[in-house]
Amino acid sequence: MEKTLIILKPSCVQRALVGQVINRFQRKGLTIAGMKMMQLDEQILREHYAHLVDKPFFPSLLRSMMATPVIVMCLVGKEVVSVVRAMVGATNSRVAAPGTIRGDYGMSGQENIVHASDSPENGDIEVARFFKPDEIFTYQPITTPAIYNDQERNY
Ligand code: IDP
Ligand code: MG
Repeated sequence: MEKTLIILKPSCVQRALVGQVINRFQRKGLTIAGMKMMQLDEQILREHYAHLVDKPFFPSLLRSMMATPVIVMCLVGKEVVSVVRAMVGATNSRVAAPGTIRGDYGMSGQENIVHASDSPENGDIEVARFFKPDEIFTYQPITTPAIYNDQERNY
């Protein structure tokens, strides 16, 4: 089953947008397989943002991501990684399309409300980075037949 890791960043927590962002994922028909609040530290962020550690903005990104606790979520659904990336929008909130989470709620390239995995492979890696196996739940929501047809639901 395809998984994606969502982080509701300190910009989301500080601005009291947690409920609105979760509501968007739920009304889309995605399933919450795991969710918790945690304080990120430099060690996990250096791993999670390994592709950015040499960028000049990395110290600022670190401070930003540790400013408050965050909410981490594992969402599942058919092609959930690409579906969620489209819902999240471009990295820079100022250029993210209206209707996307970043486009609707943000004005910053850094303070952009939400993280979402960028490939199914990274979805698995990132969920394993932030969750223990017993924190991820497998269940079939009763709404499934209204969300997917018979073929689609075998994801
Ligand atoms: P993504 O979050 O859209 O996948 P990445 O390139 O993976 O974008 O960057 C991770 C995070 O690093 C972004 O969400 C943003 O918070 C921050 N970031 C990326 N580029 C910049 C930048 O040029 N200035 C400041 N922060 C940035
Ligand atoms: Mg990224």
